[in-house]
Amino acid sequence: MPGPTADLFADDALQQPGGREQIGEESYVLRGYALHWIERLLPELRRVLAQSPFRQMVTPGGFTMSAALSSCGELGWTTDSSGYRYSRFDPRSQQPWPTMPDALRELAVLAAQEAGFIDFAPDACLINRYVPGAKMSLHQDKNERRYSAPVVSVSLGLPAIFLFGGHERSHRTQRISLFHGDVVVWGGVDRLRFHGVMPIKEGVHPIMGSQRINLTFRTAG
Ligand code: MD3
Ligand code: FE
Repeated sequence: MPGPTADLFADDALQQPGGREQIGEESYVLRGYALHWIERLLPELRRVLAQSPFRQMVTPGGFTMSAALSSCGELGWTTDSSGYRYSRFDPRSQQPWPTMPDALRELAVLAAQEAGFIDFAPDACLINRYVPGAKMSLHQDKNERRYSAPVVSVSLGLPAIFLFGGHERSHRTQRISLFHGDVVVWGGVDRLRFHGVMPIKEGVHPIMGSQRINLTFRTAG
């Protein structure tokens, strides 16, 4: 029998007062935290995506990612045959990325505060779109210049099973279900943990339709 702490971290998150679930030493799920923001958030997201539409990118290894990507903010993340990087320009339009809408930035900053990160100043928001079957393989996020800032993610639409691993690819992974409106904050010692997303199951979300959109806010520059 493993001890009580091992048990809690093995499968489920640790319920905390204030509706936070702790999923790592410095990582929290804020269930439904974005639900009150959806009506402000969706029109802003539509404006961003009209300017920089979703596109499927190719990894340096030559694989086309199943999730389609866009970005807003000063920096956006891109990948092509020459590597992964942040750039000030959308390679599709060769114009700056759309500015980060205030409502999105505010949501990310307040969520980071809920998790104890008081001075979060995101300069990049990556936008991932998953249709059923799309996934994200286990990886680390290492293209940001510093790892001291947290990453804040907002899940919209179809549910996902998030995989949260350790500091080595071979370490066991926790599975965490993420639903429409959930916000997750990762920071500190958890910032470089491997993570991924299982293939999204078929379904239709009443507001978002047959897709999952994930926003991740970072300090990249
Ligand atoms: C945990 N996105 O864009 S949430 C990514 O749901 C990415 O679209 C997934 O992994 C998604 O890179 C997972 C975001 C996430 C981002 C960075 C992390 C989780 C993280 C860094 C460390 C630990
Ligand atoms: Fe990632």
